[in-house]
Amino acid sequence: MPTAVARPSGLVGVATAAVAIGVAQLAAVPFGAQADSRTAVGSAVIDLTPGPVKEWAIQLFGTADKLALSILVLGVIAVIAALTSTLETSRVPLGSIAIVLAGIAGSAAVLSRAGSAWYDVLPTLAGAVCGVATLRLLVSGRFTDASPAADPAADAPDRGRRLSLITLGFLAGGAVAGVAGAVWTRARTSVSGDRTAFQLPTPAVEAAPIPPGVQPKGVTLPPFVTPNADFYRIDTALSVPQLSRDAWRLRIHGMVDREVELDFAALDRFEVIEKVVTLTCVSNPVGGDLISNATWTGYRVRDLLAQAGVHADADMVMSTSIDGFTAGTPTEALTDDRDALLAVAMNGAPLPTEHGYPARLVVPGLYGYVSATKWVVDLELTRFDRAQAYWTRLGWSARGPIKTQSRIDVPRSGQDVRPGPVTFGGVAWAQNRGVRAVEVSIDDGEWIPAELGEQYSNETWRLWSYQWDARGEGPHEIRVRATDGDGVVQTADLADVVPDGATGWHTVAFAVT
Ligand SMILES: Nc1nc2c(c(=O)[nH]1)N[C@H]1C(S)=C(S)[C@@H](COP(=O)(O)O)O[C@H]1N2
Ligand SMILES: [Mo]
Repeated sequence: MPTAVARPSGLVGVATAAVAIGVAQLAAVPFGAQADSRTAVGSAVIDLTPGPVKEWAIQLFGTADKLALSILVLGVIAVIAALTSTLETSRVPLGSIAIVLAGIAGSAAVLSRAGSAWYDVLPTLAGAVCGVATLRLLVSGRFTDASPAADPAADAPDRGRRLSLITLGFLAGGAVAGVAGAVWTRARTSVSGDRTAFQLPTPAVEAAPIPPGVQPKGVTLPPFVTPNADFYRIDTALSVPQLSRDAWRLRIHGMVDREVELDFAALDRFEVIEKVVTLTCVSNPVGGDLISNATWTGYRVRDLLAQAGVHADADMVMSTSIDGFTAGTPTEALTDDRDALLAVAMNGAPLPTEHGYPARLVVPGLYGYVSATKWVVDLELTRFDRAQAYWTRLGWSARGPIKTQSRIDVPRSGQDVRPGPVTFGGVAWAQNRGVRAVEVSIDDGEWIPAELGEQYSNETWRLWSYQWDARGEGPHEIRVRATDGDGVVQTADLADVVPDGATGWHTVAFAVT
């Protein structure tokens, strides 16, 4: 008489998914990062997510947005796997069908990535096959039926426990294979050795030395130059592209007299320059920290473009990264005397991989989404009325000049301040126009000029401080506004980060106690 097999538990589905993903990850090792379907699915999710939802994720998770997405994707897979596996029966194998569909979706995601080939789907398909096999095995009743091999004295609860243990075994095996595969792929494709071996070119035009006066005294503010490890990071790359100097090529084409392709060695014939430039993200909310400042070393984009001969009516340069991200920059911003850079070094070190190794664009005065392409491999001369870049397609403005903004770093929101003299401070920026003045207002009082750190250049932020005699126990509020180099006062109008950057005065509530 056949044993009545109970419906499989959700745990069986989770174990099955773990095996499928684990096998896929491990099998992807010899193929390379582009065959990793877990990353491909995550990247596809990023690309298919509507602009406002992406924006919400950046606001909520900031630089941890990619970790949050990875956890979300694995969580969703686990829930689907748990639900569908409980519906797996021998007549209607819903769980198996779900795995096959997931395998097809994973393969499609792999094929949609820049630089993948048809055979890169093989690890994903192998994972799906192993997943189906695992599910069929776990629901076959082999571990719950009383068999001659099993202890005839064993009762049903014992057999149930045996199935749970075996299921947990598959779950653990899948997890170990998955982590091993991911770590191994990373080690195999890593360019960290290539990066440390890079002998930086010596600048022919050095950046002006940074005077100590840029940093206000008596208050702990962010350092004028942001250390590489603390530099904000925003991009759509779920796994950081690993592009060696040897593999790197920069193609310049489109509306040009002659197409040019540069390899890394070809950069040697261009003059090396060094500049201090503050990068800012359009997604930075009022008071936010998606802004940092670094010394960049590299080559003038103008010199590179001159090799190709830019047509007069090409008003946009569409730059593309190795992973398919695009930015549309006014040609003028790349050819005028602001000296936009193809940067290869950041604060005296090769670009960190997360910041674009081996080469990226740095354009003073423009938000990153329209200018700062990391891992850049392609510059196409085109026109704003013909082409749209990544974020513009999602509803952001085609052009992204940086707006005048200021931020209070001290006091922090909710901070307690003792009565008596105290120094507050923060940063202000209006790249390309410079910051002429910063004013603060306490408890809606009159605007009082803050002390300014020395101005380094129009292309960098400016630090400020303000000495206050704290008195009046209880809650207080401080507000800040900047005036740019043209004499224009930062607007009080509140604007959202979409479509072209937030505005409004940063206000911080604190208390004197
Ligand atoms: N390849 C690539 N480059 C990119 C992006 C991206 O998603 N992919 N994001 C841009 C955005 S929106 C910003 S604000 C800057 C951030 O540069 P950082 O991460 O070095 O601070 O990079 C720009 N360059
Ligand atoms: Mo950005």
